Amino acid sequence: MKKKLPLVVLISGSGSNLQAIIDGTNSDLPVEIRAVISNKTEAYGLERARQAGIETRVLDHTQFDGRDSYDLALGDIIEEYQPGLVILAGFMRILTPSLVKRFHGRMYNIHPSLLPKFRGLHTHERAIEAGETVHGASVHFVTEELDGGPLVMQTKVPVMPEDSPDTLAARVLKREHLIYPAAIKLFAEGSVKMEGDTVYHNGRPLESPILLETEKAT
Ligand code: NHR
Ligand code: GAR
Repeated sequence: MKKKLPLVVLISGSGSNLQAIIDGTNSDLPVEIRAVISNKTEAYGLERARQAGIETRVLDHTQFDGRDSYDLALGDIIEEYQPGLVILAGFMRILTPSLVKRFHGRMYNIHPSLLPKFRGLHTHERAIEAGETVHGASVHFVTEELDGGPLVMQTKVPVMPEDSPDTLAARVLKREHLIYPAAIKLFAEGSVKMEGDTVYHNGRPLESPILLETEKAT
């Protein structure tokens, strides 16, 4: 059997993307989740991790003086587990440049928009307000630039005239659960990597993000 890629997953909330990764490990995703770390004690994702027998850690940012000391402690905890890839899965704290540098080329984020559109928060509301007819989610390597790191994979969904931010978010989230495990799998197999600030796919620079096949939206 091939060696599994060790992961550390960072969460702040519900952890449905974490769940999709956990479910993937029970089928064809060659990873081992060594720890789930939350900045919030009450994050439901911690419960999901416990249910799956995964070690959990809470690092409460309100107990720290500032971002530098928080991120120093966070980096040290992450390193205890020696992950090959660190996964931001609904982690809601902006990370300092020094933390990001520590894990350069080894940290993924999933963001609920078709980047470079709608960086930052409240993406679904902003997409509706902008009159977009197509929206989606992106998996990217994390760099110092917030939601600006090189893209790996995207998925698109239609925006319906009657959508509220919540109904649109739910449609996007379902697709996130497909692209996040798929993008992690490519990294785990060694077919996707980042060197410098360039993403390579099967040895060639990736010019535009891999698009996950769109089936009929549900
Ligand atoms: N850090 C760096 N350096 N680069 C990225 O690309 C990052 C990152 C940290 C998190 C996730 C991101 C998203 O996908 C992410 C990408 C939080 C905020 C934010 O404003 C923005 C973007 C993302 C995550 N957070 C507030 C803060 O002051 C707190 C908001 C809250 O607690 O609700 O950190 O969208
Ligand atoms: C997901 O939609 C994710 O893309 C988004 O938060 C949700 C987390 O859901 N991430 C961000 O907005 C990061 N700032 P989950 O906890 O159920 O995986």
